[in-house]
Amino acid sequence: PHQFIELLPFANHLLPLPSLQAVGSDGVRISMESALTARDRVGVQDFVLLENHTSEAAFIENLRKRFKENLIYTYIGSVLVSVNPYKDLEIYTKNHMERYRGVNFYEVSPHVYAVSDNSYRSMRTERKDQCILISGESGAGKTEASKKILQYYAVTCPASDQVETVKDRLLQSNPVLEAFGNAKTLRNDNSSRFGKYMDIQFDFKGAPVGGHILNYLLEKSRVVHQNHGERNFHIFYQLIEGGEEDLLRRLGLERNPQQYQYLVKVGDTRASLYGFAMWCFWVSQGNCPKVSSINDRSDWKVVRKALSVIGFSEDEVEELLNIIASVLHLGNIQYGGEDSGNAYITTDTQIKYLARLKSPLNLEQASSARDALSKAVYGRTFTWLVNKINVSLTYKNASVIGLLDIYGFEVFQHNSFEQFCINYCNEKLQQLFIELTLKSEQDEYEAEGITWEPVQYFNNKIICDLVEEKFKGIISILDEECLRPGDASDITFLEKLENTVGGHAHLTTHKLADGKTRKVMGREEFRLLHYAGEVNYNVNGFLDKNNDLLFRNLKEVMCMSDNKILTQCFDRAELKDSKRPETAATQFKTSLAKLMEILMSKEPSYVRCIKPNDAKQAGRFDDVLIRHQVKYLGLMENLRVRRAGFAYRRHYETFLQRYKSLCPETWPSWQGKLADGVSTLVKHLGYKPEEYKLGRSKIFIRFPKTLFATEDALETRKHSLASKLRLIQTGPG
Ligand code: AD9
Ligand code: MG
Repeated sequence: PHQFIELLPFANHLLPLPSLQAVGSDGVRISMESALTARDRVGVQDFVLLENHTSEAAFIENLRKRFKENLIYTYIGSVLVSVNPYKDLEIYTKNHMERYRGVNFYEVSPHVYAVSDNSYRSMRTERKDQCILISGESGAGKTEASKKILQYYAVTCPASDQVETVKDRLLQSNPVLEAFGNAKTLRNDNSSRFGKYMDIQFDFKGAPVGGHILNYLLEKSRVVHQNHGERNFHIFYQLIEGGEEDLLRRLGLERNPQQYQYLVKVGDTRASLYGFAMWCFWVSQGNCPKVSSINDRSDWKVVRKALSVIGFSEDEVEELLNIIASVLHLGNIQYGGEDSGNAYITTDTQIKYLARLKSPLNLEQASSARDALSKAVYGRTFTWLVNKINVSLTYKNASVIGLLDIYGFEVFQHNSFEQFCINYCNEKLQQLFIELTLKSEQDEYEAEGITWEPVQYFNNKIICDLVEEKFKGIISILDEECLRPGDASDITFLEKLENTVGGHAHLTTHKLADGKTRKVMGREEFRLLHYAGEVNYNVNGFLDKNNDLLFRNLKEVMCMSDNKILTQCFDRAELKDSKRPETAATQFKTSLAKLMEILMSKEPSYVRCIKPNDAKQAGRFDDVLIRHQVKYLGLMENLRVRRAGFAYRRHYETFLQRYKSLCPETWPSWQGKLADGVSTLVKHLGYKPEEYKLGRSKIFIRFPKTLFATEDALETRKHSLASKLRLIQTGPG
């Protein structure tokens, strides 16, 4: 009857005592014999309890055992490690939610609901804002985890009518933002192409009353170009596949993604022989408008409904979709070359505004002006969308739980400016994790007056500095080249990198490679040795993407548009402002710095997501891939830190309450100071001085086995009491 079995942490030790406790996945305590045999099968639920805790092999074996039993969650202390099952597990039902509500972390099997509940209770009882940081590489399950957390709050928190609306809007913001901000990549069929930090606000009764979303750097370049086997943002396909006949007619769209250059992108649409050959190649390969795991038509219905729930009027939806359609039309504009070298529009589309382009451009300039416009229109519309959702959620000054779900570390065959930004962001998050996990541990020992041995770990600050340091960081060098008039190009940027940071241990280029480096490097590449591994970045397009400029007259035309959303996106004030806008990388750097501040001001919880294989398949546990993630997520170091000090800590009160029955002096209650009570109790239990330390408000226990033995004693006592009771009830003989 028990689908799988979890051993309670205290119970999960080697002494095969019949008094140990165990709990099935359905929350029912079960006999210890079956639980002990099960332990070999399902591993330990907290890595801290691993016998051989320094062995990476043992760590991975434990993950594997649990994964095979569909136990995708395991703790390292209070950090949740999650392995993407790539299949629907029956562990997110309302029943499951109820089981985790108000229950202590260690009394139930590990779950993302336990983390959610723990943060919620800390926020309520300690009145401290919380945040849950979800990290892991692309496709590891971050977005799914963040959705589960949000659902947990929506279902389990107290509610009123007004709150129902907020809850609905919070939940419905997901399908909308995913439609416009997610896309199929080679790593993930539903990859987040923007970073998202969401505050959920709770009133004094603990009901969700509002929210606020911050978005980070949308990968706009995807609008005009995708790598082979990838797609544009979901919304384009949803609209084409699912949009009603009438709607498509109004928008001038055909129900065929192949009609649109931006959806079957051929690189550049110049009608050169090379271009044509490429086009044949892509088309024959199919640039995957259809994905088996995605149903664009039904997703369209979900998105349409979500837009109404959030409070979009029919007119607004129409204007929004008009923009989406215009981007597709814009992409279909083709240019021809005049004898003078200037470009003219060969396609007769309804979009005339590009014809108003006054300055004469050559073919390439015209194409890139068109693409820049598409990117700007889409990017700004996305920001408008986020703002619109924020307005509908109303922001109140209340207690907050923040959820961070940002694009994961990614490495492709071809990595560009976008991957550079995404991976830089992951460096920053890793640094935060290092600082906060080590720091909080250290802080606790300090606050409690306990001495401990610090653990060595790789501090990736050196890589963050390499990217973001003023004057000599990569972003500074890139900005300098972007501002430099004259012959600045992607290649001069690369040369400048070589000259400025060439000697850096984490950066290599073709020129600097010493021959010993294994991977072949292109002449236009630089390689960063990230905390998560090596990535080669091709500098092609770095300057343009960083400049992110749009011709002034295109902006003017946008300001004059009839479309109300567009006029909000393109403000006239911007035209008057003669100051050069900040570059994309610098804006991103600034927004990340702000994000770090926000996160630092809150109490963090962590969900570390692991991707089990690259094939997006259920049941496949790829050792090499997983070992790599365990390594770069710093999980072994995390575990060592957790073990180096004290495996367990309990507030005096909690400890005394649980075990006081084991000592005649503390039973039934202790009258003096709590610390003295605990001291009396542990001496009676025979704790040796090296096994524990008494802090200011907590007892710290070094080895799990000490606590296990105490748990056993408690269980034995309960058993003997129970049998005595039976004896009394049935009478002797
Ligand atoms: V990215 O950095 O945005 O590219 P994520 O967000 O880490 O990435 P995501 O949550 O989108 O990955 O998960 C990828 C896919 O794995 C999902 O679309 C699901 O099909 C699958 N997945 C992830 N987590 C779970 C889960 N807990 N249960 C079932 C899951 N399937
Ligand atoms: Mg995601």
